[in-house]
Amino acid sequence: MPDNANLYAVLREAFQSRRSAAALETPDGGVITFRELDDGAARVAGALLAGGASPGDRVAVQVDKSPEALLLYLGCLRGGFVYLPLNTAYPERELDYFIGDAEPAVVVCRPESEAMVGRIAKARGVRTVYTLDGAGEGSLITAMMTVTALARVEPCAGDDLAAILYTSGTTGRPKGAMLTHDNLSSNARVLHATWGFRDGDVLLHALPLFHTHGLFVACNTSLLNGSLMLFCPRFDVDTVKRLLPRATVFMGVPTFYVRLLADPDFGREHARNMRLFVSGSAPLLTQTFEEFRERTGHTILERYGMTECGMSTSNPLDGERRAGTVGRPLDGVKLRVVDDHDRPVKPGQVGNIQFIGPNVFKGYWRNPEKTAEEFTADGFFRSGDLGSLSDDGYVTISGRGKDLIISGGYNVYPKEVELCLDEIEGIAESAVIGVPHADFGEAVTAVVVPAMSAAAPDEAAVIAALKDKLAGYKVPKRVHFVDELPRNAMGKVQKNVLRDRFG
Ligand code: MCA
Ligand code: AMP
Repeated sequence: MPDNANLYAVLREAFQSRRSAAALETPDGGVITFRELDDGAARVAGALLAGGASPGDRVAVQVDKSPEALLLYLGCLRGGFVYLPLNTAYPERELDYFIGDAEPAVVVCRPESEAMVGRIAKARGVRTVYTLDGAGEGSLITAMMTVTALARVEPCAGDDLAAILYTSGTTGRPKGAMLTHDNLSSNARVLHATWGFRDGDVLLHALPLFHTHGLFVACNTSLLNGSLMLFCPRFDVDTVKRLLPRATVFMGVPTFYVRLLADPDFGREHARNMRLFVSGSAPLLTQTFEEFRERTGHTILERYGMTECGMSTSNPLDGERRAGTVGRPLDGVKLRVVDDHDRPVKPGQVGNIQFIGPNVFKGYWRNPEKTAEEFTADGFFRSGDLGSLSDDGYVTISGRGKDLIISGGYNVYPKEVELCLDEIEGIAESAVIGVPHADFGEAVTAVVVPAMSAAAPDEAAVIAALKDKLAGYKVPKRVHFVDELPRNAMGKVQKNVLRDRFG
């Protein structure tokens, strides 16, 4: 094990002996070796230093997926900067909040966003804005050619921050989850072992790079294995079908599996070299699990995680992968199900899921109050998920204590959408719910009470107004108008009533 706890040092030690092997291959056949990956990370770190970032500074990144985007992540780690990935769907309003809150020294954005990000950067004291496009071109790449590459891997303590990932909350205000080098490397190691990564594995990577699943779960395990990733810019059924016969491991959100099954041509032949299909980020329907097994002969392995903690549970590689469950706690993770007074409930009973382990984050960025609220007196993290434990230790997630919709693997907090709806002229109040959706699992749906005083906008106008303010996946697919919202005796909106009516 390296003395330096920097995650990059851990990954580099693992792939060091394979420097001339291919690390990444794009669908058009472009290849990057581990040597090129290592040199590229050194150059990115040099460019970020030249841009005015010092170790410990945040580097915010909103770019399309490409091998260079992965270099950017690795370069941040290598230089000891704190990586802050942002979904490319976030519009100006959301971006301004993240940059204002995290105060990054450097921002890397798509070339087409340069003017907008430049305005935010100027107002928020960002030192340098670099650009990077999906083809791997931009001012970051130009800078990488001319700067001095950082030869060392910046020494880090295990407790130093490696990344901040924003996650929304029930108050509607996103919070930055602070993840340390030890959080990420311990999770990568345990997943690598649990899922039996081995020589010759090839991971087909079709997830976005800006969230835990695609960035940490997929990339870190594969880099730790020193093996090849077939690196797709996005999920697309035809590309996955074309590349899958060369892969042994695939990771996806349930929507990926639903879309593959919706193609009648997809089947055993495509999965002939596969050894492992992993699903997570949202509940996998038993129907999808069974249909996939029938069609391909493979049993999807479902696991459970959160931005704040990486992965916490997994179904086994060997042994029963039980439909509708997320398996057992990973090695080193202690999970319990408790009542509202933090007292453990009996096996089979539903309660609040809490866990503790090396994967659990350091806290919310500059938000000690919120951090304290989310931990119990004895140090367990309150996940906000509801579930039960079987006698033999399998966890079933049965609901969420938090008001959250998961659409195609992306989280949408209704409060955030409701706040934007209520700002629209002609809307008195609103409630946002998730309703079952064949493709996305849940679809964001708005229920709106028009204001008496102003002319009410129609559904299309509401959706258009929201598209300026929110990432596309958060924008309701439907808007329903009602005279009043159903409320209980406490005055709280009864979302279950709305779900029954509009689902
Ligand atoms: C795109 N759109 C969506 C979604 N994605 N609407 C609802 N839910 C979505 N997930 C909308 C766009 O706003 C756009 O709307 C239209 O669909 C087409 O956009 P496009 O980008 O072309 O869509 P797509 O390529 O079909 O994307 C669907 C997708 C994608 C492939 C399922 O959403 C995806 O890659 N999801 C994976 C998310 C993920 O990685 N989650 C992991 C989070 P319009 O036409 O109106 O503009 S990590 C996590 O949850 C934890 C830690 C864990 O356990 O892993
Ligand atoms: P995020 O905020 O993106 O970290 O999303 C984390 C949430 O996704 C968890 O708290 C769960 O509610 C949900 N989640 C992740 N994996 C699963 C799964 N396999 N089954 C059900 N829910 C899941």
